[in-house]
Amino acid sequence: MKTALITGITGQDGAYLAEFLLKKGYMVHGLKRRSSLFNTDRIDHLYHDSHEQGVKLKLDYGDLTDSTNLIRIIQEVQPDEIYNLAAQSHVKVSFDTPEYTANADGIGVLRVLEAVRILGLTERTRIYQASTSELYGLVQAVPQSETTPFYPRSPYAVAKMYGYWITVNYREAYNMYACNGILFNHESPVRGETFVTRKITRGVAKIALGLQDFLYMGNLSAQRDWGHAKDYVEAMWLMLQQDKPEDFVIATGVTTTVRDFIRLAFIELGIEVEFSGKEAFEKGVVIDMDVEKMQHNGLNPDVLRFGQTVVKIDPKYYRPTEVDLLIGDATKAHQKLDWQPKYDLQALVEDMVRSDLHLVKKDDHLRRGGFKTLNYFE
Ligand code: NDP
Ligand code: GDR
Repeated sequence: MKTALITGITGQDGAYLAEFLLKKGYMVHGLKRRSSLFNTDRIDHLYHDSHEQGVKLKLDYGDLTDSTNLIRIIQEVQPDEIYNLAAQSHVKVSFDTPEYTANADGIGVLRVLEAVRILGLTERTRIYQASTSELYGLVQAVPQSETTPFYPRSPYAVAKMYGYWITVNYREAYNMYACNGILFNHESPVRGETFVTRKITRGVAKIALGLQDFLYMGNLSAQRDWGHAKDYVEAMWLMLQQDKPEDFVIATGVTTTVRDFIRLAFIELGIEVEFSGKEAFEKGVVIDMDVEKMQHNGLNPDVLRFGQTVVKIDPKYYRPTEVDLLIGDATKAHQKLDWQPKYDLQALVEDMVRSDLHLVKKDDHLRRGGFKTLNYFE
C-alpha cells in the first residue's frame, strides 16, 4: 500500500485528490490548519474516527509557514508521494496579503522540499508541486505550453514562480523526483465561493429563486481555460507515476470570457441574459425566459421579468494588474501521460449550477422552516 501526504487537503483539489487516492488503495495523510471553526466540510464524507479499524485517512495539524511541523509530519508519515497543494490561492487576496502569500506559496514549497532532503527521503518520496497558469500572466504567446515564458502579474503568481523554480532546482541539484503541474483554472461544485465561477453559479441560483437581486462582478472580459477539478487531480497523480520527473501543462485548450460563463450559467436554468454598456457601466439584463425549463427546475418564472438587470459591475473586484487571456496547450500531457479531460465547459457549468441550485433551495427551505435563525448570543 502506498502512502501519500496531501498539504491543502481541506481545499477543493485536496478533497478530490484524497477521494481519488483512497479509491486507488492509498493510505492518505492530510495536513490541515487549525481554525476556530471546523474546516473539513469537503472531506467529511471520507473521514472515519481514528478509533475505528482500518482507517485510511488521517489528518495532522500543520502549516506551510512552520517548517518544524512539516519535518515532524513527513518523518512520521514517510510518504511515497507528497502533493503540495496548500496555498493562499486567491489572486485578488494576494494583493492584500502579499507577504503572507509569499511565505506560504513561495517559501512554503522550499520548506517541503528541504524537509524531504533533510530527512534523507530524496530517493523515496516523489513530490507534486501545484504550479499554475497564473505564471504566464501578461500574454507572451497563446496557447500557453511548458515552453512559454512566464510573466507573473500578482503577488500570488510571483510567489508561485519561486515555488516553480525551487522545485526545478531541487530536482536538478539533488536528483529528486519533483514535478510542477502547471494547471489552468479548474472548478467544481466545491470550488471556494469567492472564485469567479462559483460566485456566478451560486448567484445565478439565488437570482433565479428570487433570493438575490444582482450579481456584482469585476472584469467580465477576462478569458480563462476552465476545466473540472475531478479531471485535474488524476493528472497530478499521473505525473508522479512516470519513469522520470517532468513538468506538465494541464488544460482543456478552450477559453471563455467571464461574461460568457455567466450567460451559460443562466441558460442552464432557462434564463437568457444579454450584456450592454462598457466597462464599469456594463450590465446584464434578462431578455428571454424558457418557462417550461424554469418550471422543470422547480423555479417560479414570475420572480423575474424581461428587461430586469441581474448583473452589474463593482470596480472593487478589478485587480491592480490583470491576466487577460489564458488558453493552455496540454499536448505533452496527452502524449506522455495519456491524460484527457472528461468534462467540457458545458458539463462543468451544468454540474456547478445544478449543485448550487440544490444547495440554495435547501438553505432557503431551512430558513423558511425557522431553522436558520438560531442566535447563540440571545
Ligand atoms: P483552495 O484555496 O481551495 O485550497 C487551498 C488549501 O490550502 C486549503 O486546504 C487551505 O486550508 C490550505 N492552506 C492555505 N494556506 C495554508 C498554509 N499556510 N498552511 C497549510 N495549509 C494552507 O485551493 P485549490 O484546491 O483550488 O488549489 C490547490 C492548489 O493548486 C493551490 O496551491 C492553488 O494555488 C493551486 N492551483 C489551483 C488552481 C485552480 O484553478 N483551482 C489552478 C492552478 C493551481 P484551509 O481550508 O484551512 O483554508
Ligand atoms: P484566477 O481565478 O484569478 O484565475 O485564479 P478567479 O476565479 O478568482 O478569477 C478569474 C477571472 O475572473 C475575473 N473576475 C472575477 N474574479 C473574482 N474572483 N470575482 C469577481 O467578482 C470577478 N469578476 C471578474 C478575475 O478578474 C479573473 O480575471 C484561480 C485560482 O484558483 C488560482 O489559485 C489559480 O492558480 C488560477 O486560478 C489558475
